[in-house]
Amino acid sequence: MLNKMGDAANWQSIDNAYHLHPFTDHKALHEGRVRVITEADGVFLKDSDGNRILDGMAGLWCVNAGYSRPELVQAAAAQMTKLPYYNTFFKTTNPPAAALAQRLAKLAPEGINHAFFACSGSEAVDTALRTARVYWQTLGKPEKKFVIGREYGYHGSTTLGASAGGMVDMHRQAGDMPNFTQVLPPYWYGYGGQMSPAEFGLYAAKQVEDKIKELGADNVAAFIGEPLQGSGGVIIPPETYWPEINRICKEHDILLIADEVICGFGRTGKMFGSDYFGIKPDMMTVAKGITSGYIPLSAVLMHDRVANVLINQTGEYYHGFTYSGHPVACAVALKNLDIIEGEGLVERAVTVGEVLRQKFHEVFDDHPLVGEVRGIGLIGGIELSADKRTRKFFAKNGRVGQICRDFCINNGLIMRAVRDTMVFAPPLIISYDEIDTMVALAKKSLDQTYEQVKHEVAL
Ligand code: PXG
Repeated sequence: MLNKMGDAANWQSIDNAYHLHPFTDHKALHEGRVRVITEADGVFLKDSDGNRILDGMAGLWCVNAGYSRPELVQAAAAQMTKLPYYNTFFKTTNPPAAALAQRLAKLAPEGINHAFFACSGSEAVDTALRTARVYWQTLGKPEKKFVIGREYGYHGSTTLGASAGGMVDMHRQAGDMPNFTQVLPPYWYGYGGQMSPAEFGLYAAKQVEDKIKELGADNVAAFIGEPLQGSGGVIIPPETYWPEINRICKEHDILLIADEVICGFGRTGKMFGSDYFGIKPDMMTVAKGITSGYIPLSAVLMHDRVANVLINQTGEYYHGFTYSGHPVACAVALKNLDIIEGEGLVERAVTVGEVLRQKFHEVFDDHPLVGEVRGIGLIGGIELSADKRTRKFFAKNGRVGQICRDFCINNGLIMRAVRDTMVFAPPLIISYDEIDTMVALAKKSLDQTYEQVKHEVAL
């Protein structure tokens, strides 16, 4: 053994020497100190210094059922004992994969009855984008290739996902494939100006229609959007937005892909974000909450109108992964869905989410640093602002958010900063007492941040 568990400095030096992290400035990481998470239970993490940290982000928006659920461990162990692996290529399936596909069809919006399995959200997005193009090729319209996304959209980190998303830093680093473009997101707080949210929702939807007209509908395969944009800062579209997008995609014969990787499995207070916003997708990408993050699994859920073309007309579709329909991952997903449905976690996101939001409104509506508290279900954001009356951004975008995030973690709370919005998405099992703790820690952290930056904030 090279190391002893609990020896933080040792893990840190080994990690620095050998481990390349995702989305990380490695030089800066090596100059600082990597945090070693050793255990978790319920909504709490424990690090190697013995700190107990309330995970207000459910890992990366995924641990919906909370940490350390013995049922999920047992489901994995039982399936590993029986059939740890076999592939789903070559006319083969396994019971958990077939059962999960059926279960997802029951849960998904009407007409969405088919599942293609992969391992990560990025692979699901890649699959959906490829499928959109294959669908149009099959129908004799190979020139329908363009994919329209939104600024601040996040659709994963494969080359196609990075190209579809609207994160410019990712585009700069070999994430800018041809035939992708982005339009204005439905971010009323940031871009709505003098318009009402309802007016702005229509205005933002019109950008999609204008882009389709500019490119020519004959050249556009799909529009892809998260029901609400999570990594973009919990951008919640006005209610006028999605009905208009439904109309536009239908009228111009463009496939509509709802990226449900964060919204799926209860986060919004409905099973899917598409249910919440009334989206009528042709494909939905799901991951994260499907197994509460215990094991990697994702899927593209397809409407009959797409799946039937693949099934009846495409011939062989040359696409798939070694672990598509992995029996252990599917068995864990089935048990996780038992928990989500059996414990009423979707309904819980509504009731507990309402209390959390109410408390955040109480402590933050008049807070000098806060421009807006927003959220639905158990996902939301607290937008920090240089001037709450004019919804003004800070001069250096993201700096105040980072200061606040550091105070949060030092106080024992994980909230992510996206630019200057503090985002939260705790496990759906969070209790009312834990909500109180979360609000108190957030308040303390925002107060400390204000003390440090108050000379930059309009009074
Ligand atoms: N689509 C959406 C909407 C996502 O949020 C992906 C696709 C890609 O999933 P994978 O499993 O390939 O990572 C995501 C992932 C963050 C953060 O800090 C968010 C994600 C991943 C990592 C960090 O907000 N979302």
